[in-house]
Amino acid sequence: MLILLPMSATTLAIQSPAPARSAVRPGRDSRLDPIVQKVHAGQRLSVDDGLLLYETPDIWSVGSLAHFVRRRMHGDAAYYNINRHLNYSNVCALSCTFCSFYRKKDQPGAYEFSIDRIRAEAIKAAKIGATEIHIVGGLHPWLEFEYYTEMMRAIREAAPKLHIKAFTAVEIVHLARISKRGSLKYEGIKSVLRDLKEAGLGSLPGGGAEVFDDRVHDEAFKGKIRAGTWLDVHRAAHELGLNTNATILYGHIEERADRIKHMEILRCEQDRTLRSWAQSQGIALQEDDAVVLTGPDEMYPRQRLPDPDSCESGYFQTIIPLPFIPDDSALQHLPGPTGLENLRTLAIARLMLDNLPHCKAFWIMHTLEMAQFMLQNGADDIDGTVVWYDITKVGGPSTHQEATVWDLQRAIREAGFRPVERDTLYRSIERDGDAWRVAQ
Ligand code: V47
Repeated sequence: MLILLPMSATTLAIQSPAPARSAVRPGRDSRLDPIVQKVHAGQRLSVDDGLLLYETPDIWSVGSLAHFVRRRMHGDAAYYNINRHLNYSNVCALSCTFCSFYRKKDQPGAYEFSIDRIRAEAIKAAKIGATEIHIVGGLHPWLEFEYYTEMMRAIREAAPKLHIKAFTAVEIVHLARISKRGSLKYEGIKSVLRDLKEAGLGSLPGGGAEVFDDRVHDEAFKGKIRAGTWLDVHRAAHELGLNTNATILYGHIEERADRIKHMEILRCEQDRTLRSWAQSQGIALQEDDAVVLTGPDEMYPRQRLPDPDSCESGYFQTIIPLPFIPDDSALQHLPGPTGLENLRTLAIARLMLDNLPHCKAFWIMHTLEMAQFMLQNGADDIDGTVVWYDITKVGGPSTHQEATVWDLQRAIREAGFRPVERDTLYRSIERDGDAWRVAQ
């Protein structure tokens, strides 16, 4: 409906011609109808569907559809956690063009934490009631493998309840190399993960996936592991019963089609993992080629995912779309993605990755305001309290980037959802001040 408002002659005189209404808010795009039908029926979207979701000017329908899926999976719950990030060293053998975090050994600002410092940080985190410590660093040329296992043991001994989510896939491959187990050999990677798990590692974060494409790899992060090796690390972790997350770092030199390909690769890997777990449990799958979790509840019951307490198999828990933040990187001449592109990419990730249970809007990179809006466009999680974050900085040079529990809950409530504190494995938390336990 078009509403005409009276305007004074002077207002009319100084205004430039009003843009056509369709340029501001486009109408419904009927080309999306078959996609809407598939989503409602719990059917998988194709790569072409993904490309159309990018191409359509009707971003409102894209967001609404992602919201529909997210509500069907999680109802009115929206997750956050009380966590701390710890970046043990920024010294890195690689020089990825998108990264502003790394330093070379003798460069000003290069650092590495002692085990005592890491232990102290873990104790501090546990004291304020954090449930998770998220640890990543650069590929340090001289630290030995024992440093990493000692780090795990020190945290586990000092703060036994704190879940350790640590090391991106490229760090695991680096550890296989320095411990001379054959960095690209599957068994070498798996034995590193086994040692780390035995020392206290609880899960792997989703970082370092960037974009699964060889051209983008060679132009933006040459020297880093390629898609196949990143997936091998996560597969080995899943086989050891460790859950992991997955990211996509977009909005730099990749094309939108590369992002859809990335999502498709992740979806195939999750299918493979869930199918082999289902087979081991004697669970019959309805289809041979897809494990879709986002369909109507009666068709896709929740027991289609391994129980995190059982350690039978791990899986990808959440997709985290990371918008490229250009500041201080070698690609800082690029503008980075816009707010609408961020919204659309998150919504499409929710729709395409039908076999990942969660979709996270990492507020540190999107801002809390935008993450709040993303809750209404496909996200069910905004991550945690964080406090110190070194890898990217939005809105100033400080690494102090903190949201209080009050901030997170307020953002969630205002977006129309019920805040649920979760642990790293998405189990609900019952809390009494700094004391907490996993809800039964
Ligand atoms: O691996 C680096 C990316 C990742 C930039 O698993 C950049 O729960 C944008 O993976 N602009 C680290 N992104 C962050 C990450 C993460 C964050 C929160 C939660 C979880 C989880 C994982 O950030 C890196 C890299 O892919 N990154 N530089 C940049 N300039």
